[in-house]
Order: sequence, then structure tokens, then C-alpha cells
Amino acid sequence: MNRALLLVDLQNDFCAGGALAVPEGDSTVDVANTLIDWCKARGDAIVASQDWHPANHGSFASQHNAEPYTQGELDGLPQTWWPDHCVQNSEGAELHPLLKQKAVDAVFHKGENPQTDSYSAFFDNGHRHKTGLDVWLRHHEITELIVMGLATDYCVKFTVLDALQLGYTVNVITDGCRGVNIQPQDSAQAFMTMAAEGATLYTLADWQETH
Ligand code: VGL
Ligand code: ZN
Repeated sequence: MNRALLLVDLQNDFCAGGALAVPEGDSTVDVANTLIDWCKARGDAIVASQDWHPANHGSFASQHNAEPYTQGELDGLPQTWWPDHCVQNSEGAELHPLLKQKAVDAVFHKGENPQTDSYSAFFDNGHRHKTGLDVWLRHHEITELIVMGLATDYCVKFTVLDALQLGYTVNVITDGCRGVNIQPQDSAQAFMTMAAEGATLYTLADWQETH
């Protein structure tokens, strides 16, 4: 059984000083680097997703004269309006500088279509278009994922739910994730939903002790 570590959106804009900074987002990078070493030593693949928006992306509050973190509608779906973030080729879109990026075998962009948002690393939010991630994983005969990253209540959650739907065995490293928490319980609820749908939750220490 082949396994991959999937690092979700470990980008500057979701870390301290970034445009859509997630509280304690930076603290996930050490967990990621520990897992990178752990996975490398065992021959697991390492992949990453990268939120990669055009400057006029439809999820940006600035495109709608709206306040960031309020709700609207995009592409027929409820949409949270975000501060401009992860604009293609900007510093904010880069993976965190302390992440051991050389160990990453493949990076998958998402959110490039200005008309629709894409929280999951597998599909856009309307499930109309696929990124290359599923095909890459299948090509490498990967059936099990270790998932962590930013943000728990958006991109991690929807990536995990899609992975489960696609038939992967999914392990989530909870202390490698941090949430936006527009509502204070959003991250806790996201973890409960992931577990209810079939993901197994571990702290990094639990994972290392049991594997
Ligand atoms: C994300 C909000 C907007 C995420 C991306 O990576 O969780 N959240 N774009
Ligand atoms: Zn985004």
C-alpha cells in the first residue's frame, strides 16, 4: 500500500503577517518538516497544494465592494468573501520559507478560475473541475494519505472530505492544522465532520507512536 503526505496550502498569506493570516498558522511548519523527514525515511510520496488566485478572483471581497469575512454568493454557491490572498506569483502565495520544499515531489495549484472558489485540493467548490492531484496519486498507486495544513475549516476540511469520497484512506494530523474560525468552534466542528466521514485523527505524537 503506497502512502503520501499531503500538505495543504502552507503559504505565506495564511501565516503571520499574511493577507489571510490564520492564528498560529506558522506553528504548522515544524510539524510539516517533521512529517516530511518521517515520510521520506519510509519512501512515502510528498505532495503539496497551493492556493493560486488571479488578482481579480471572485472570492475576493474587493471584487464585490464587500467586507472581508462576510457572506455572499459565487458561481451559484454560498461564498465567504476573503481578503485578497495568494495572488499568483506574489510573495504571499509562496510556500512558507522554512518548509523543506525540496522534499516536495509535486505541487498542485487550485483557485485559478476567477469565477469559482476551490477549497479542496482535488476539485473546485462546485465539483466541476479536477486538479491534477487525484490522477497523480493514482498514477503512483497511492491509496493512503496523511493530511495536514491550512486552514482546518476550509481547505483541509474539503480536501479530506473529497479524498474520502474518492476512496482514499485518510489520516489527519490535527496539530499540523490551524483554522480561520470565523465562528469560534469552526475548527472543532471541521475535525468532527472529517472523523464522522471516515478520516482518522492523530496528533503528530500519536501518529509517530503508532506507526
Ligand atoms: C483557504 C480561504 C480562502 C484555505 C483558501 O487554504 O483554507 N481559505 N482560500
Ligand atoms: Zn483562496
